[in-house]
Amino acid sequence: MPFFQEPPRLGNQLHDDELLAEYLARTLPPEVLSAILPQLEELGELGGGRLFTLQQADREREPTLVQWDPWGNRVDRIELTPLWQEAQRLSAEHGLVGIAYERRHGEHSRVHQFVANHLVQASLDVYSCPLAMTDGAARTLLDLGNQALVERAVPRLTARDPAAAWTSGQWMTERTGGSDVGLSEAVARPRPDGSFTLHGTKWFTSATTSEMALTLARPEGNGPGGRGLALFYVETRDEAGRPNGLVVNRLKDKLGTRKVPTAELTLDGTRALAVAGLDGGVRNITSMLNVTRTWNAAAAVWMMRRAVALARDYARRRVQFGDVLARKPLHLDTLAGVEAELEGAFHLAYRAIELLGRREAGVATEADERLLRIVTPLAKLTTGKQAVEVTSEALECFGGAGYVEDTGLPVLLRDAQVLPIWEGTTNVLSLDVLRAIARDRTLDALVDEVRLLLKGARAPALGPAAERAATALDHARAWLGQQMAEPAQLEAGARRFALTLGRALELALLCAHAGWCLERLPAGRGERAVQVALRFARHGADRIYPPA
Ligand code: MFK
Repeated sequence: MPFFQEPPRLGNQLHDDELLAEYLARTLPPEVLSAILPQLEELGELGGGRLFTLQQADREREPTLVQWDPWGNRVDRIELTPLWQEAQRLSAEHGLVGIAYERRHGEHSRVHQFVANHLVQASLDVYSCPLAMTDGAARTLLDLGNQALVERAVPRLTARDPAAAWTSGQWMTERTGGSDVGLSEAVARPRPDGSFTLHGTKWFTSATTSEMALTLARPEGNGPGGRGLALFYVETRDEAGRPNGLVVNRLKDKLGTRKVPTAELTLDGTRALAVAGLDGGVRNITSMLNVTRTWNAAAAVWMMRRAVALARDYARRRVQFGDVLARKPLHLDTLAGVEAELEGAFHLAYRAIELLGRREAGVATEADERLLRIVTPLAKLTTGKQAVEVTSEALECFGGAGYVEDTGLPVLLRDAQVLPIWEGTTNVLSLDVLRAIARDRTLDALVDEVRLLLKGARAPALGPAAERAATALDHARAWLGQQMAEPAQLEAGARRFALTLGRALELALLCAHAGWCLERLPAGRGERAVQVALRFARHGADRIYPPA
């Protein structure tokens, strides 16, 4: 009988995740946990079962753009694959956006929402993209307080009924640049009824199947830059289903996220409403950016988790050189390394999520607010880089199979590669960290947070890891102090500085979590989290080059 290798398998995505179980026990009050557990069980089963199977069957399908109907009418309809159609229904029914706005569990509602997503999204081929923008649009409309638009759109963006639910796009990027958004060329012309028509090209519009979008354009006569732009609300089709002055030029041919119908659009008389005045568009869209950046960090975690879960399972099935890989010290050491990075990323992303939940429940202190401002870009930029590294390493754990398309493995790396790019590149986010420090005293809040976390990690076993987190943070602060008078040096080192802050916070969070596990879990069960923190500490937190 010739040999055939068993493929990796997944179980219930809630049951086989020790970190998630520890985190939920540590973070959520028991009554909240028992209220949400049935839903998490169901989603965990779907994520590792039916949706995973559907994802594999859907592997070669991609969305298609139908530009004309049989009678010559321009329709510009994008047809989604069966997996995404299923994702649309499931997301509404399970409230994958709605949970955050129903707020049944107060400040814990964001944790509930993101854990629900964590259990299924890795099987939904980046359906998280439209959900992130939908969430960001709801948050932005509420923050900006345009009551008419809130009443029209927010109930639809957060609906549980799939037939009533909308998703939203976020159309920012133009040919002039995805980072320097203030260069945008689209113009807004006023109409007598107070609405506007938009004219221009949007170069990357992700998930173009959405019913609405928030976008930027420059009202005629306005000055240059981000201040001269205004934020507009657009519904993509009229009551008869015809495109609202929109032409889909083409779908983008991307490295990954190929289920996401990213399109290039021409706006030619698109009817639009101003959301909040006729300028300050960049500032007004930052609520959206901060929510989508939080989703980006959460997505980095669920993508890493999927890659590591498959690699771990495979290690128990694959025999090489006389034993399963799971009993080979070097392979185990490799898996331990990716697990440590995944867990550091998890804690950082969920710290941003917890703080967002506190703000939305109205219980955030001033220190929480400052911390949220800096933790959001740190979480996005740090976890995005980790996701590429971890998915790459996880593919290598499969040898050649990890490089072969019909295993479904290479897509993990290609999809992860978008995470450091979209929603602000690592460099743009690093500069945002400097802006947050310069304007809002956020570094003090971060230092206080790390001190508090390390107080919760006093167990002697954690000493070396806690020490590394504190030293890296001290080094970053000292470096910042030295560079203040040297703007070019400051900018050149901004990424290393930001990554050091992000990793120091990850390590402090790992230590605090391990401290809790040692104290609160039955004897022996806390050791796992301690080993993770120590391993992460060995990878190091400090990315700043020594002074020349
Ligand atoms: C499918 C895959 C395809 C590949 C990827 C394609 C991506 C397609 C999807 C997308 O297009 S995602 C969108 C990606 N784009 C971004 O995320 C924008 C990245 N650029 C930035 O974030 C820049 O930092 C920014 C545009 C904000 C800089 O613009 P400006 O005009 O130089 O803004 P400025 O003057 O620094 O800030 C304007 C105001 O916003 C200031 O407040 P004030 O008006 O009160 O002074 C800032 O403090 C505030 N602000 C900026 N960033 C903020 C913020 N406030 C809170 N949080 C922030 N993050």
